[in-house]
Amino acid sequence: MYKQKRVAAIHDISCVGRCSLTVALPILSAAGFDTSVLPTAILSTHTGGFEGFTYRDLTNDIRPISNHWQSLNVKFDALYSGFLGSYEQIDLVADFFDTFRSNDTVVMVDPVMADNGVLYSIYSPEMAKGMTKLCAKADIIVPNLTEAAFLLDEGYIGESYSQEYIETLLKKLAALGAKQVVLTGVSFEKDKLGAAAFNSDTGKVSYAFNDRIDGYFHGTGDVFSSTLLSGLLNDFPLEEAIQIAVNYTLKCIRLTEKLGQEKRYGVCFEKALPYLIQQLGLINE
Ligand code: PXL
Repeated sequence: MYKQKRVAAIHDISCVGRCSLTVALPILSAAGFDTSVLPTAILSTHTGGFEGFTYRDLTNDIRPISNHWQSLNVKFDALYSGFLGSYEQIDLVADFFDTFRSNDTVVMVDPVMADNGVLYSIYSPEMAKGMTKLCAKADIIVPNLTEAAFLLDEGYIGESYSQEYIETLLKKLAALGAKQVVLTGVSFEKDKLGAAAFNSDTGKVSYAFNDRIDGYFHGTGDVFSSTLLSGLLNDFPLEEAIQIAVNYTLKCIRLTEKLGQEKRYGVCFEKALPYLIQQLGLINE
């Protein structure tokens, strides 16, 4: 009998400006999953592009919510964390993983904290170090190049690097503890952008690229990770799931350009959901 998979998505709610839960929830739902949410903070907007946002830290709610779910014997097929609301949440989310993981649970950590060489405004370098602890508990981590540098306590490389650099980075990241590492924002050619993946079970590195659209698009890291998880939970191998995630993210960026949407509001992912569903093999046309 078909059993619908259930995901626990642990991210903030940015009330305006599509990112984190307002992206993860619709994508995972469209991909067929029962998606439960554990909000880490509530912000009036995300932190990248709007002045004067409000910030409510939900650190004190995480344990009671988790305890209640435990008392109900709620089960999850995947645990997926992103933007955390405080330093203490690193340990709280690590405990949450210990409580709710079983042999076949997929634990994905997107160590959301930085982009383009700089930390997001509410993140500290200590938080970045602490995030390595959470990455060690994951089956799969999804940093961008900036986050990778913070996790490894290295300088940010910028935009020019070799394939060898990327493959060494992937292996150093895997040494933090996760068996699978997906590095986003990788580019070896001016017009192409994508992701690199390392699977330490097979020792294989793979790449997925598509066209690069110039500019910075908010929330695309969350679109990518949520789509990647959707592919993996729909039983696509890592190599195919990264390509699906790259293609869908590009589709969302193209739509945003076409619709002339202000970039700080995030990407127009909604109208591309039918494309994603088709890529995931959930409908036949
Ligand atoms: O998309 C990453 C993200 C998530 N949550 C908040 C953010 C950002 C990026 O700026 O500000 C609150």
